[in-house]
Amino acid sequence: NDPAITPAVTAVADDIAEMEIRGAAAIADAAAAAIGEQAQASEADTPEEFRAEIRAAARRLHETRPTAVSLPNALRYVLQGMEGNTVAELRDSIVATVVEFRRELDQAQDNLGQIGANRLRDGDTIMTHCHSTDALSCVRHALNDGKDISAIVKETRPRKQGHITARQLRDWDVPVTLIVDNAARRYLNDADHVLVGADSIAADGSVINKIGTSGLAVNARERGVPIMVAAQTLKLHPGTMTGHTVEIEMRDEREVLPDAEREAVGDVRVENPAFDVTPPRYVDAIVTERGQFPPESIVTLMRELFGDQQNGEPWDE
Ligand code: RUB
Repeated sequence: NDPAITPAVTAVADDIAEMEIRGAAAIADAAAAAIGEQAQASEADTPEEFRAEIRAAARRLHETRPTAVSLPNALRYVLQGMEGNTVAELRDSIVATVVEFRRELDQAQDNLGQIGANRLRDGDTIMTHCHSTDALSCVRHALNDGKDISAIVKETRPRKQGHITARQLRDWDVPVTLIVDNAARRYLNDADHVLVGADSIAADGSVINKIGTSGLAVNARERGVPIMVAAQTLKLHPGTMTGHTVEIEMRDEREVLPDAEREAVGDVRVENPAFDVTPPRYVDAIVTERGQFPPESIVTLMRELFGDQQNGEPWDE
């Protein structure tokens, strides 16, 4: 018998896969909450059965999208907090760990926002790509500190997450100029910072973020505009310390070429990578809740946080 996964877990997994829930921090938060729901709804009779259900739920959530390491990091955190000898004890430990995880995530985002805000001066213009809650936390803190900030917001094809960023910034009364991605180089002349988030940070300081980030960073460097990456330590990818590369998600071609436009274009191959890798030499600072780092020194923080790599994942059977 396969362990029972609750409909709540399946629904969250589908929402992550379909990008109803998206962005590395939101994905981590939702996945942790879903494990909590699994624990609460479980009808397992034995501790073994309960553990098997939690592992199955974690696997189901894990297999949704491959690039944001915040997802496995969140699942690892929650499953490692599972302890006890009875179903009730196991359940309580999971529920308490989920609450703690979600609180820490919010706190980390808030702390990094304060640190990142210090890089922004009154009157600065930022250029954004995609929608990152860690990056926006830096803007929110700068605004709270009384600074005037303006934004040039890249649309971010094909899913146009730039619209979410634009809406959020407008709600904070930030003047926003929305541009197509191809206009970025032209408008870099008007920008004081490029400010983006990350889905994963590798041990060599490479930044894995929404497709187009690397081209933006190269152009920004050429124009002399500093590139700031806002990424709480949940985005640090432990596997890269032992030489693993980060898998880049390839998404459905219909995001690029919808069925209605397909006939006019004809029989062409469409590729739709969701993320790319920005080499560390194009990044000026990685802002975390533990301080800001030049990308080349992020490995020191990773060693401190992750220590020696353990074998296997807590959701493996
Ligand atoms: C989202 C994206 C964001 C990071 C960071 O991609 O690339 O920049 O996830 O976001 P997608 P946050 O829309 O494909 O999920 O700072 O909110 O974690």
